[in-house]
Amino acid sequence: MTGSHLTLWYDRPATDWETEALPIGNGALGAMVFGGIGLEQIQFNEKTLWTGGPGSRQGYDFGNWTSPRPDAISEVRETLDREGRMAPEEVAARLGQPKSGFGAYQTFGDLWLDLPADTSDDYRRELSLREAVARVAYTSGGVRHTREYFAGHPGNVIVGRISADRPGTVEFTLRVSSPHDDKRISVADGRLTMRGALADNGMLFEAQVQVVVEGGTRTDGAGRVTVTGADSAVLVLSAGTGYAPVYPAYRGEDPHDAVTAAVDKAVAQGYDALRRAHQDDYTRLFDRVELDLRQEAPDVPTDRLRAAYTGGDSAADRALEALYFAYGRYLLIASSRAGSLPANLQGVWNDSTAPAWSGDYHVNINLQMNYWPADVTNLAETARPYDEYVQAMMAPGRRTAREMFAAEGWVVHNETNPFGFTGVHDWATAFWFPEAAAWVTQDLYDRYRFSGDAGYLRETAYPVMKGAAEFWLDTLHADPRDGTLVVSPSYSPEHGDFSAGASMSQQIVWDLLTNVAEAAAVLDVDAEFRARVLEVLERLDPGLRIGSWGQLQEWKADWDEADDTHRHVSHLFGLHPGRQIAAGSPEGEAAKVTLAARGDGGTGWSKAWKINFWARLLDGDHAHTVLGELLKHSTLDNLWDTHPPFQIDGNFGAVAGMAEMLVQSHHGVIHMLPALPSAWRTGAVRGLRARGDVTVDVSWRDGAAEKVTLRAGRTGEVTVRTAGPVRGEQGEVAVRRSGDTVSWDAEAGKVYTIG
Ligand code: FUC
Repeated sequence: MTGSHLTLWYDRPATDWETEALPIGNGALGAMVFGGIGLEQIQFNEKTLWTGGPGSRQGYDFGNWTSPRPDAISEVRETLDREGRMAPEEVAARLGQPKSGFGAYQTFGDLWLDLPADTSDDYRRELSLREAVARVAYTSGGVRHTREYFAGHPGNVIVGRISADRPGTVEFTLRVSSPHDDKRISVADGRLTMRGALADNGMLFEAQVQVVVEGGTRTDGAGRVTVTGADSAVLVLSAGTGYAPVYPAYRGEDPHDAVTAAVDKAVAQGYDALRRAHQDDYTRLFDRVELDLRQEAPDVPTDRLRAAYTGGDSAADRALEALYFAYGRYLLIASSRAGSLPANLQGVWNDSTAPAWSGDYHVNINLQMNYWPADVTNLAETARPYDEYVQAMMAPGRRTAREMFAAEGWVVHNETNPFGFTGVHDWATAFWFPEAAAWVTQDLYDRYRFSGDAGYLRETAYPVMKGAAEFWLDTLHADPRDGTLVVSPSYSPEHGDFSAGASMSQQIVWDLLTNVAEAAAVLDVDAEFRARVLEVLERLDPGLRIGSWGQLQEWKADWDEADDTHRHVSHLFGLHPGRQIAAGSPEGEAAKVTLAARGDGGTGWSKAWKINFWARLLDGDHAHTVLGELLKHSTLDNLWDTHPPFQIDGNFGAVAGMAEMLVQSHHGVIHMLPALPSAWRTGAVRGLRARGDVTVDVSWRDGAAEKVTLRAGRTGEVTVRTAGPVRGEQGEVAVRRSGDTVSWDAEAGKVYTIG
């Protein structure tokens, strides 16, 4: 079977939000479905509902220093020049400041349905990844009760339908609750409205849920709507806030009119039309890719499928892997659509007023990892919120660059929020990371490399890249020891001491400057700027030292310890997501030594990154081993990644890693099945994307490619690692051979096959 059963299912209601409830979402709105029998809970979110920022009771400074420290950075630099290293606490004491008004992502509230039944037979709760629909079904008193829920991107509503196979038996009372004070709940004509302003920052929030009944009666009560004797009922929810992604105030309109209009419109459309619009919208994205690992899902609930997983050879193990792959793509579609903020540490789902790490945007790995699967798994549209978020960071980031560094360009540090927090705080091991701005622009340049869309490069990617590069042209420091240009102060994320020129810092800057010089050449702009960038690249320490035990050094000095299993392996940035280190090169071999020493453990995202690293090192079996570790030890019953706690980056990073095992193109050459593990003996994948606007289908048997189909999105040279021959629609294509690759001039819209 070919993975048609892409469904998570369970034989009992969820009692725990984090590990059991099932997520639906449309980017802006998210909900977690519990599927209770006597009491249904649907916790919901709207992605912009944040405390903190301008107007916060704590005061808000964007992380910029509240009083000038004109010499602080150069003093740290001088100390590092003299002494080589500084303890993070010492640097934080000089360059940090307490966080104020950073805020946190908030739960919006919960819908509750009080239902008559409290016993049931044949219970089933499921999430269909093909439909993006959550369902609950059970039999009680001889009646089969069903509920289904989806979050439609068209119309921006969450919709539920409660039905039964005997007319007149649908009964419930709907209530809404929220932990936020300063709110009012009102009811009129079957519509519950919850409206208020967050106590911390005055941000307005409003949710409306309309109950529509077929047959029976609907009665408004105090803070509740009761349905009795109905054939079925539909719930339509929308929610919004007073947030706007605009510096410096970050406030827009009162959400009331938009929420009212969304609910009114959806109610007028009716359930069937909403369901169809949702299905069309979702299928257009989800169905672009299909992974066949010869999986066979045994007839057991997903929690048992996961518990039984060994990472071995069984078709059931393949079923979990294929499901996990599809789920990652589902989660990205559900948590990142145009018109809202990007997926945060928990995507769009959060049931708390104080989530771990504020449910924020960490940019020393996590936000970037969320978007690794976007292009390669053919979901480029889901990255729009990321692109817009990065663009929106420029204005506050320029001020931080100017005030803290007296530099041009823009900067952001270790983590940020929806209110342009581009400065620092004082948690010693995680406050300083000005390289983040450069890193977040990498994804935009890569998106151009995938699509080949020069308009996107010119309008969207290049301006943010150029701004990030200007910052480094002004900020790099000549190392007195050898004259190379280094980042100083520099800190390899959350590990070790401060120094000058840690490998990751250098690799990120190398990557940015390489990309921006390429982009300026493609666009034929900024000749002088480009010349300056190339000059600086010449003098830049590339951050690629091989150390005493054969490892790729994490720092400029050889401080690495062979028994250190720290979760960050930041110094392999150049291997992935960068492209500075190639498999098989001396640095690639050193990366292997480093990675073997760091081990296969770590937090969820750490394992996910390691899958990508091993795939880039062309070691499919090792990549698969780490995928197995992730599924066994960092995956919850609802298949969410756990750090712990739940953190969605691991879901996304692992999906990207699985794609990297099947197709790579970062060096400009399309490489099919570069890291195929022996456990994936025979299979097929359809619809992955390679750089150069090529869509790839490949099937394989006994570990070898059987048939490759490449669809060219645009006219231009395509290079593939293969012996060929390559066939076009008119027969064999004339190719240019070089080493183990062939190149030809592909035509837009044409299909080419190999094998
Ligand atoms: C980074 C990681 C932590 C955690 C946090 C949200 O700082 O080092 O492990 O994932 O982000």
